[in-house]
Amino acid sequence: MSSPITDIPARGGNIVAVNAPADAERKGLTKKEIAADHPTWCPGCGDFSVLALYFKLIEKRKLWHEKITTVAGIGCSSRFPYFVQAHGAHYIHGRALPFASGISLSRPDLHLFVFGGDGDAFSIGGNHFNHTARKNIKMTYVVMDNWVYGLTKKQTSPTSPLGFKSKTDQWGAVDYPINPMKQAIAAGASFVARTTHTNPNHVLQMMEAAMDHDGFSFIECLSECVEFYEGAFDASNPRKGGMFNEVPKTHDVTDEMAAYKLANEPFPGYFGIFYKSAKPTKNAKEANIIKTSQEKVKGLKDWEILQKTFDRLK
Ligand SMILES: Cc1ncc(C[n+]2csc(CCOP(=O)(O)OP(=O)(O)O)c2C)c(N)n1
Ligand code: SF4
Ligand SMILES: [Mg+2]
Repeated sequence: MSSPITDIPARGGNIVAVNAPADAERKGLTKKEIAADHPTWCPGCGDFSVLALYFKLIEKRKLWHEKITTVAGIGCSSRFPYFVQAHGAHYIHGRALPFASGISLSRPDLHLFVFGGDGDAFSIGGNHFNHTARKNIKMTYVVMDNWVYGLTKKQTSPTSPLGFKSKTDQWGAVDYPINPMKQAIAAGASFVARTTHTNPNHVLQMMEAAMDHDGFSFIECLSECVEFYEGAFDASNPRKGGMFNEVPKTHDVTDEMAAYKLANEPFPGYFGIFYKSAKPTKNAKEANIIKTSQEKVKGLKDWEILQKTFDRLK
C-alpha cells in the first residue's frame, strides 16, 4: 500500500504532510486499492451491500488510506475491517465504541467509521452506545441491524421482534425489543438516520451525510441475515411487496420530539435523517482544554510539565 508520509499531529492539531502531493493533485482510490480480503459472509447476506457502499463512499469522496479508520466489535457484520484495505481494528465484542473514542480524540483528522451488529451495539455494548452518543464524540457508527445474532447462529438479539423463534427462545421471544432510533435520540446522538441495504443509493446518501456531520453520527442500516432471519425486512422492500417510506420533506430534523415520533412508527417506518443537531463535540471541548493548558506552560517540555504535576502532588 503506497501512501505519502505524514507526521502524526499533536492532540487536536493539524496533520502536516511531508513529501506528499497536494490533495487536489491526488487521485481517489480505486475499489481494488480499497478492498482487502474476500468477504466471508454467506451468499446473499445484506452486509455485502453495506461494504460495497462503503467502498463507493471512499472512492467518491476521495478518501485516502491514511485518512480512513475502520473499527468494529465482534459479529458477522463486525468482520467488516478485515475486508477494507485501511487502518482499523476488529476489536472486542461490544467494545468498538470506547476503542474508537480513543482514536477519535487523539486523531481528529481521520474519517472514523465504526461498523457492527445489533447484538454488539445494543446488548453487550449497550452502555457504550449511550455514553458515546451523549459525549458526542466525532465518528460515524453504522449498525447493521439484522434482528438476530448471526455469527453465533441464531440467538435472540435486543432488536428481535416478539415471538421470534431462536436458539435462546425456542417458543418465541418474550422480551420487548428496543428501538435503535429512539434509543439513539434519547441518548443524545447528534445525527440519527435510518436506511436499508436494499436501497444502495439511500445507504450511500446516509453515509455521506453522516460523514459530513461534526459529531457522533448514528445510522441504523437494516441488513438481512439470509441464513437465520430470511425475509425479516420484506415489508420495507418494494421488490418484495413492501414499502420504502422516506422521511417526509416537511420533517424538521432539528426537532427532537418530531424525530422521536418518526422513530415510534411501526415497521417498516421511515428511512432518512430523523435528527440532526449542531452541538459542540467532546473533541472540540478537549482540544480547547489542551490549548488553554498549553498556553499556561509555554516553553516547558512534556516531562517538565509532568514533573511539575508530581511535585504539586507531594
Ligand atoms: C465477550 C463475548 N461474549 C459473547 C461472544 C459471542 N458472540 C460473538 S458475536 C455475538 C453476537 C453477534 O450478533 P450481532 O452483533 O448482532 O452481529 P451479527 O453476527 O448478527 O452481524 C456473540 C454473542 C463473544 N465473542 N464475546
Ligand atoms: S449468518 Fe447471517 S449475518 Fe452472518 S454472514 Fe450469514 S447471512 Fe450474513
Ligand atoms: Mg445481528
